[in-house]
Amino acid sequence: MTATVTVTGAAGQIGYALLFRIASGAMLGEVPVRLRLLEVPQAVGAAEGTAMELADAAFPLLESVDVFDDADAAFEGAQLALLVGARPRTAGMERADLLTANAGIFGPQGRAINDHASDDVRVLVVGNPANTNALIAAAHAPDVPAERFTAMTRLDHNRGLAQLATRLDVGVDRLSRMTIWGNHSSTQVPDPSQLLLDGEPIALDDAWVAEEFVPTVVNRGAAIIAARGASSAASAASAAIDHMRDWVEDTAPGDWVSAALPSRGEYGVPEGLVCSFPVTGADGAWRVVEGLELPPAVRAGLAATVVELEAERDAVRALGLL
Ligand code: NAX
Repeated sequence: MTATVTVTGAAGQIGYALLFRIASGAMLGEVPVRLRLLEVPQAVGAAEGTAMELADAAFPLLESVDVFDDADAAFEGAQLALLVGARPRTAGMERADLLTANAGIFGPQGRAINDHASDDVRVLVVGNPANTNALIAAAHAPDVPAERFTAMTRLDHNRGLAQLATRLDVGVDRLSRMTIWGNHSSTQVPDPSQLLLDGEPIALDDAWVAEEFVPTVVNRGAAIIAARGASSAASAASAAIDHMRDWVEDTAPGDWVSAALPSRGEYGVPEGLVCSFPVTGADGAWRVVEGLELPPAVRAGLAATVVELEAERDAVRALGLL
C-alpha cells in the first residue's frame, strides 16, 4: 500500500521542514509515500527545487513527488491532506480582509478535496486562522464527513508539555493528559489540570500555572519570532507529523492529545465550531475525551475562546463565505 499525501504551501518554511519528515517515514512509518505539492504559480519554481532536494535525499519510502499550481490536480487521490499555505495578515489588513482572502483559498481547496480526494481523506489545516479555515474547507466539501477536517493545536500542546517537563525536571515522555482548548490564537486555553506524571496525578502550583505557564505557552510563537527572526517552522512541522500519526495510528494508551475538530456539542461548545479538545485517536478517528471536571479558570477561558470562534464564524458567514 502506498499513501498519497498532498501538502499545500510546499515552498514555505513549514513545508520545507515537513516534507522531509514525511518522506523519511516519520509520519506513516514504513509506508511508501506519493507526495503531491500545491503552491501558488509564483512559488512553483521554489517547490520544484524542494522536490529536487527530496529526490536527492534518496528516501527509500518516497515513491514520487509532483508539483501543482492547480488544487483539483493536487488533491487527486489524496488520503492525507496537510493545508499549510495561507494568506498571512499584512500591515493595514482588516480582519474581514484576512478572512475573505483565506476563504478564497480554503473554500476552493475544500471543493477540490470534495471532488478529487480519496474517500478516506483526512485533512489537517495548519494555515491560519486555522480553526476557521478548517470550518470553511469543510463547508465546501459536503460529501466528506465534517470530522475529517481538523485544525492544528498540537504545536501549542507540545509547547505546553515542554514547559511542564522543564518545570518538573522530567522528560516529556513521563507526562500525559495535557490539553489545549479552543482556538489556535491568543485566546487558546492551555490546561494542565489533568496532568499525569508516570501515570499518577500531579498537583501544580496554581499561581505558576496562571502567571507563568499559560502566558508562556500562549506567547511562545512571538518569543520564537523574537529569537529566530522568523516564525516557528520545524516545531510546527513536527506537530503536524504528530497530529497525523496519532490520527492514523492511535494515541498512546491512557494518554490524550489536543486537536481542533468540529464540535458535536461537547463541553457546551456550539455544534460545528472547529474547537480544540482533548482527543484520543482510535481506529482512524478522533474522539473527544468527555466528562472531565474543568477548573473554573479553564471553564471561563473556554467560554471566551468560543466567543472568538463564533465571531470568526459569524464574520465569514456575513461575508457570504460559508
Ligand atoms: P510561509 O509564508 O513560509 O509559507 C507559506 C506558503 O504557502 C508560501 O510558499 C505560499 O506561496 C504558499 N501559499 C499561499 N497561498 C497558497 C495557496 N492558495 N495554495 C498553495 N500554497 C499557498 O509560511 P509558513 O511559516 O510555512 O506558515 C504557513 C502557515 O502556518 C501560516 O498561515 C502560519 O500562520 C501557520 N502556522 C500555524 C501554526 C499552527 O499551530 N496551526 C503554527 C505555525 C504557523 O504559524
